[in-house]
Amino acid sequence: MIRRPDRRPTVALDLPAPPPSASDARKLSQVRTKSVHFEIDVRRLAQTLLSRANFPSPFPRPMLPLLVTLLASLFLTATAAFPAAQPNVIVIMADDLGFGDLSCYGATAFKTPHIDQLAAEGLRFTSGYSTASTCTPTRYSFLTGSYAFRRKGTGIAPPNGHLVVPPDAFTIADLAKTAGYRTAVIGKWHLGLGIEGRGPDWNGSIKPGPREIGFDYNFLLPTTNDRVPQVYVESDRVVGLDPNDPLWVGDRKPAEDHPTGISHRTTLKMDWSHGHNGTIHNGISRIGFYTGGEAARFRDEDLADKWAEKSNAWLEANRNHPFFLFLASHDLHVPRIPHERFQGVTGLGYRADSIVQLDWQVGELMRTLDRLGLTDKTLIVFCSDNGPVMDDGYKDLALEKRGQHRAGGPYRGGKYSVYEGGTRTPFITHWKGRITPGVSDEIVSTIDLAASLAALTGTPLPADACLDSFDVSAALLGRPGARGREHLVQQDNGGDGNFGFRVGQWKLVRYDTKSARNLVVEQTLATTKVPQFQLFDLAKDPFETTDVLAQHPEKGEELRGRLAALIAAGRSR
Ligand SMILES: [Ca+2]
Repeated sequence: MIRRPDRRPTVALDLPAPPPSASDARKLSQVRTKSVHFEIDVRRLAQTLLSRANFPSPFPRPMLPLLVTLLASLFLTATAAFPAAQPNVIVIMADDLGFGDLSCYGATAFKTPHIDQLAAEGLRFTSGYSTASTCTPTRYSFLTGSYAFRRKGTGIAPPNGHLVVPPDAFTIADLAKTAGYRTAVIGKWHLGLGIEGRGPDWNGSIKPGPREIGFDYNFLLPTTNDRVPQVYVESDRVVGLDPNDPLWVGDRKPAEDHPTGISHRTTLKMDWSHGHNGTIHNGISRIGFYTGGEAARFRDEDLADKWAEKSNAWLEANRNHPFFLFLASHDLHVPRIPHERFQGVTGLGYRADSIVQLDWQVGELMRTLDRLGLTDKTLIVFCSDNGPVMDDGYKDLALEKRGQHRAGGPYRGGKYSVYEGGTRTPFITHWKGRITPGVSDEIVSTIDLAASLAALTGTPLPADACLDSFDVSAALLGRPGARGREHLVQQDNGGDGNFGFRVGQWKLVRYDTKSARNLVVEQTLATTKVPQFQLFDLAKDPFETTDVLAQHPEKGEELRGRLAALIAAGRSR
């Protein structure tokens, strides 16, 4: 069933305290609408009172302006008692940022002052999660509000991959549009483009893409930067493409003498360690091959500046409308090539330098919001798409130069794993004047942002959409007594039957493959043999070192059964 949002106008009022639940929000939204109509009635009444010379009034005519003022004051007081907050929303999603990668989360080897400020003025979550431990499935789940494991083909998207979000899916962007927001995605996409079986038409109109699933505007790195091609896509076109130099993208070498990371390895400015040895651009070889489009190609060093430029421009242009911005930084995914001004700033290599660049980008965004007077009207959610990895295909010395820095903080495993470090990541909410600063231990996930935005805006979710998204808006805003999720499924790239299932302090780890990738972040990327099922008590053992399945067989059985039922049910909302 195709469900496109109605573009009904939205009344954006700047009023305090968001509602605690979706149903309450809807009711309050109705109240708000009535209040606005009441405001119009008051004004009409006032005009009538003042214009009718022979109006029979119990008050002397000189008192009428005072009466009108009093009525207006009463109206404003009454309206303020019915909270109907519709904040602008910006989701900043970092890439491969681990729980321990920010100074506000315990990093000491370098500082992230802007993100720290965000945390100090907002809410810092200790149990904030990405939904998966790789890029594409987390982004899919964030947009659709449904677990990626429920849909085949949602693993890491290849260079010519088609759009993995079905165009008829109801997305968080559709939701925002339904609520009257203007919507944009700027940054890394990596959800594929174009129709199934064909993929993107790089030299023509690239559809379907973000505009077909709810975004008014997009400026994208279409895949991820260790994959080809290095071009931007704005709306449905490659930016700056010369039609006389068409772009070709493929998974096979186009000619015998095509330079690659293998044939021209000694010329590379950053060597590869595994894979990533196809076409060379900017001195770096990538996954996949491409030719042409020379005028359209970007420099890796300039990505963060481009995201800042485009997001600032879009915010400026939409400053007077409710807006929803998905700002997807490429930092700190490989190849980690920060701008020259950030290269070497930490002494820990380009991985940490890229975190400082990410921090700069957050600072730029905050400065823009302050300049536009939008900071107290905007809910910012800062999160990551998955946990950390050191050597992810390039010899950038992330491992050798890390010193004592632990990217996963106190947690085990990283990107590609379903141990805590794979998905428990930095998660910060910020809304000046509306969120009381603090730290929250409530469980929240990127998949919950859809249902939570629905609640915040008083917009009903279709019953058959966002199948695993829960309204945790009260927890995101730190309201007293608010609860997050009761349970959470963690997945890897998907398709292999590997899951983490957290229920409160208990965590079931299920590896149908009986092997876990990136179990130890601080070593060369490897797979480790593990039992199919393990049980951990996160309250006593947050590092997941001691399997207590033998001591608590009934708890293990309970969680295995619940996980299996949740998967079989096709939905958890
Ligand atoms: Ca990622």
